[in-house]
Amino acid sequence: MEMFAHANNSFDGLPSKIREYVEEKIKLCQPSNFHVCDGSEKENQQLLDAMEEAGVVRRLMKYKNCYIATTDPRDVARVESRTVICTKNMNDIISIPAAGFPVITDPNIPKNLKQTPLGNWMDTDEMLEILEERFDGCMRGRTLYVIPYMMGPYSSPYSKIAVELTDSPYVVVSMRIMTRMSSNVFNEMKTLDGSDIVKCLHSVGVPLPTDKPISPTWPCNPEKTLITHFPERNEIISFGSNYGGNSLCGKKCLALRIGSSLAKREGWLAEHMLIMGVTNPEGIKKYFVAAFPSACGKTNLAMLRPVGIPGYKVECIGDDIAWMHFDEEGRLRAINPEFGFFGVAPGTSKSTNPIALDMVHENTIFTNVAETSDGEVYWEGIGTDIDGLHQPSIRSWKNKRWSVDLGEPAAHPNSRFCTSIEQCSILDPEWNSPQGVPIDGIIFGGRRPVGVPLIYESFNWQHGVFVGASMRSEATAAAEFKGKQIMHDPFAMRPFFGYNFGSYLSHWLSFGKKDGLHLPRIYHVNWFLKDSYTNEFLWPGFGENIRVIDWIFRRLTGQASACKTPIGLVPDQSDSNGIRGGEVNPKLLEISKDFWNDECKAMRKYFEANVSTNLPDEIQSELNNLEKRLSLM
Ligand code: OXD
Ligand code: MN
Repeated sequence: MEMFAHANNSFDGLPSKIREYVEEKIKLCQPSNFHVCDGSEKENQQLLDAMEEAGVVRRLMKYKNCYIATTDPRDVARVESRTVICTKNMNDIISIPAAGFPVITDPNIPKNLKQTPLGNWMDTDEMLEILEERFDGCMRGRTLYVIPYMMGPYSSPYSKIAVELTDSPYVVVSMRIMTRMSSNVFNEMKTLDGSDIVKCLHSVGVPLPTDKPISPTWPCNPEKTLITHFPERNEIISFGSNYGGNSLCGKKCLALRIGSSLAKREGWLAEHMLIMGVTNPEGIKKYFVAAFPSACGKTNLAMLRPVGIPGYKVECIGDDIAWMHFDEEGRLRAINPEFGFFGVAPGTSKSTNPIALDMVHENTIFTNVAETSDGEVYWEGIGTDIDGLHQPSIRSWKNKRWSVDLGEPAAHPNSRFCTSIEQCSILDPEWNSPQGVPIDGIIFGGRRPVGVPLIYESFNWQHGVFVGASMRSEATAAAEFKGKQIMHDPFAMRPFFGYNFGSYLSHWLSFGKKDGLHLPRIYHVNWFLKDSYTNEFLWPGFGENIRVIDWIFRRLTGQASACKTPIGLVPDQSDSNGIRGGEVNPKLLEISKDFWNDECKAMRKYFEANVSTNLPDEIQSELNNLEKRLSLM
């Protein structure tokens, strides 16, 4: 499938270190052509037109420049079991689980790949040998695209420069939305040492012609998929999947996995966190970061429209990833390394996230959503009345005529919109600031139907790190897990750690021991408590979450009191400084001794099973102290 009629296949203008890399990979992958991307509008439109003609995307008639792609049903989410960090030394990346490593029975997963619940590891040389085989001739009949891109604002000292080689035009047009992609980046590269450029290689893994029963519009190779990272070489190599989290290497692979490893080495933090600016009714502004596991509402919180307390304003800087550095004055500052949103579509509606819904009606690439016969998008929870008078027919993500009676969703639960950040109407004025924004509070959260209160504040930095370490949440469709089991997801980073979780905790703790830092306070929220009898959510969530942010805000300005519980500080309901703006069901702030004793047991078991001797003493003693406080309750 030749996409590019006027390919720029000259090496001129490529910095020599990138030229060598590109030449080496062309030799290995044997594409029929190559194209060096410049990130221009013209190039983008040519690619979209060619993809439309080939049936890879369909134009959505109701909107301006919006397209829909539907995937092979086997390639719909991140594949954590095949995502690997490769180094020389295993302990740099994972701890040996108490129960030992599972035996790999799938012949397509390398047998020496070590899987753990906190990430997978394999020896660099062994993995490179396997990848060499997979990439040998893998781009035959396809064009190799060279994508120069930057993670973080241009001219920020905190940004990173990268190049991705891919044989997927879907990846090119998506990377143009999600990152700062431009040929100017090649000029920036000239000033860098070659080893400072992150090199990414991606292939859908289906050379042409193929006799495999493969979708021509979504080629992928699920059996052979491997998403690999080489922090010691600043390299990412991704094979077999075209799905965003696996193929858009700037996002999870670079900004989180390679990013966290760089952050450890260079003394900063790369986190799975949204960044939001909040202005209170008195006009005081504070910035927050918040970590929730995938598909738990980070995008909705980042674009919150306040309900319940007049006068608040929320502005968005990012919805998924924060890179944070302490500045010379000791303040933690955050930049968003991304340039777009790759948000979960289902559940996005006028009432849950009007900003996102408005934003996606132009220049958006949708993946695996459904389409109405009117040329509009459709997904579960979009809020349109499909039983109303006008009933357009709906084409599901599986490209079949859909009705509720089929008993399966019209849009895949992990379907996405991919939209530039510049289209967000509540963008913070500082969203592109090279220095980032000063962070006053860090918020952790998860989907916990029972036991975890709506909000609590940690006692201090070390306790806050323990709160992050002990996060758990219901599984969602963002990865390959089935059902709603409660999974440990420390710092919402479980699928994204680039190095050993024990050292990651020590890194976080180290900031608590440095003099002169203004450490943000750390909170934990849970919007998802349910009534055990009715199974209804106890908290309205969405816009009303401002009432919880308001409490945090007033804690930081010394205006709200709190009462001490064994797990942390919770709003004092009996005085007027409790959660403002309406009634709060007392069940939302209850702390049950039995629940938390069980939670401690689960944490102890998890740490013993998965972190063992790499667990910092401080975290162990925080757990002991929590148990002690509970025993006195
Ligand atoms: C995402 C994820 O796509 O976390 O952001 O899976
Ligand atoms: Mn995410």
